[in-house]
Parts: sequence; C-alpha cells; structure tokens
Amino acid sequence: MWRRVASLSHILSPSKSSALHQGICRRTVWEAFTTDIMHPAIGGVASEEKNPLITFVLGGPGSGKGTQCAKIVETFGYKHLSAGDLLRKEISSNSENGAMILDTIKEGKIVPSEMTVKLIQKEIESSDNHKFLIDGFPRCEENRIAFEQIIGMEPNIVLFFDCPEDEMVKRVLSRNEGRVDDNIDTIKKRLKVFAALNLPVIKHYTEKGKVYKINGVGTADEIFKQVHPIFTELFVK
Ligand code: UP5
Ligand code: MG
Repeated sequence: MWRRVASLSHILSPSKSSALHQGICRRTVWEAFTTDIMHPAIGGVASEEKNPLITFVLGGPGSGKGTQCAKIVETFGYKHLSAGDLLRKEISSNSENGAMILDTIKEGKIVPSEMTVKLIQKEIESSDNHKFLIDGFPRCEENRIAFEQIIGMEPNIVLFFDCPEDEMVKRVLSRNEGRVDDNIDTIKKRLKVFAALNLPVIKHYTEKGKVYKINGVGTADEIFKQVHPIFTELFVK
C-alpha cells in the first residue's frame, strides 16, 4: 500500500492555498492562471477553475516515473512534462546549449537550473491544460529554489517512487531505447547524484507534508494501484 506521508487536510485548507501566493516574486506562471479565485472544494480542488496544479514526480533512474506519468495522463488528463525529455529535445533540435546538455547527461550530472526551469515554464505557459506532472525535476535544492523563484509557486504534491538500486539498474539496462545515459558507468553516476542531491529535495517536501512515498517494486499496474487513490482523493477529475 502507498504510504501517505502527507495529510490531505493541509493541502486542501484555505490557509495552505494562501501560502501558495506568498511565493510570488514577479509576474509568474501562477499569476497567468489566477484570473479566477482559488476555492478548494470539499473533497478536492475544483478543476473548473484554471489554477495550475503542480505535481513533482521524483525517484531514482528507472524507478518508473515516466511509466506511471503515462498512466496518470491517461486516467486523469494531466499534462506530462518530463524534464529529461525536454532536455533531450534541446539536444536533438541542435539548440545553442545542446552540446553542453548532452555532455552533462552523459556524465549523469545536472543541467543548470535556469535552463531547465525555462523549458518547463515555456511548456506550462503554452499549455491549455492546468494540471501538470513535472517528471524528474527538481533534482537538487538549487533546482527547487530556481523553480519556486521563477515560476512563483510550490508543487501541490510530490510523488516519490521508492525503488531499490538493483531493480532500477536492471530496468534501465534493459530499456534499450538508445539513451546515451543508459549504460552501467553513467547509471552508477546517476544513482550517486540522486542519493546526494535529489533525496534532500524529497526530505524538504516531506517536512512540508507534501510527499507521497510509493513502493516502486511490482508490475506497473500494481504500482498504479497505489498512485490512483492519491489523485482521486485530491482532485476532481
Ligand atoms: N519499467 C517501468 N516500470 C516498471 C515496472 N514496474 N516493472 C518493470 N519494468 C518497469 O522506466 C524505466 C524502464 O523500466 C522502462 O523500460 C520501463 O518500461 C521499465 P521509466 O518509467 O522510464 O523510469 P524513469 O524513472 O522515468 O527512468 P529515467 O531513466 O527516465 O529516469 P531519470 O531520472 O534517470 O531520467 P531523466 O530523463 O529524468 O533524466 C536524464 C538526465 O537528464 C539526468 O541524469 C540529468 O543528467 C538530466 N536532467 C537534468 O539535468 N535536469 C533535470 O531536471 C532532468 C534531467
Ligand atoms: Mg523518465
């Protein structure tokens, strides 16, 4: 069973929604969406209003973030923004930063925060959807702070797929999609970076009561059974 680290009441309470506003520091994505006033509905956040709902989806390499995001999109109509996919798109579009991004990914390191946040921001601002899954980001405290400053809000919730390293390595090595970082040397580096830099982000949001820790072992369908109630309980579909 998924272990709910967060209690729902603090997310749905008006005091929490006003806390979201406190993060605004300039014209932000939040402002772009808040032509309506936020009224958390009983039993969920009302979806008729165009308030952005941000879910960060975190977990180590191969923990199943992308796989579970696809299921959430299918079931709950979220917009999936994979930070890794956005960066890989930059590489393949030969953008001026492409070569640097490629080198960074090959080394399992983290691309400069502002670059990734800008890519995410562009996607959020151009989307008709207001429910976003931000997959594989923030990967470090600096990423987190940059997002909160540039976008001007915190996530509503954070999903953390907790998976043993040997299972993650096995999955990534058998993916076979030609990713430059799916080799044993880079995977070892990615795992180290995850433990050193991403776990502190998860700790930060756990302390804020926003993290849902999900057992990432089992079939994709079994894992989704843990994910499903989080969204049915939180948001009106
Ligand atoms: N699979 C999935 N679920 C399974 C299950 N339950 N049982 C058996 N197999 C399962 O899954 C991985 C593989 O396992 C797939 O083949 C899948 O079919 C199978 P997936 O859902 O893709 O896992 P995911 O957690 O998404 O793994 P991924 O490798 O994408 O995670 P990473 O976080 O390592 O990759 P990402 O693309 O996010 O980042 C890549 C690199 O980009 C980073 O290392 C970094 O260098 C850079 N980056 C940044 O610098 N900044 C960012 O903000 C983001 C990325
Ligand atoms: Mg992925």
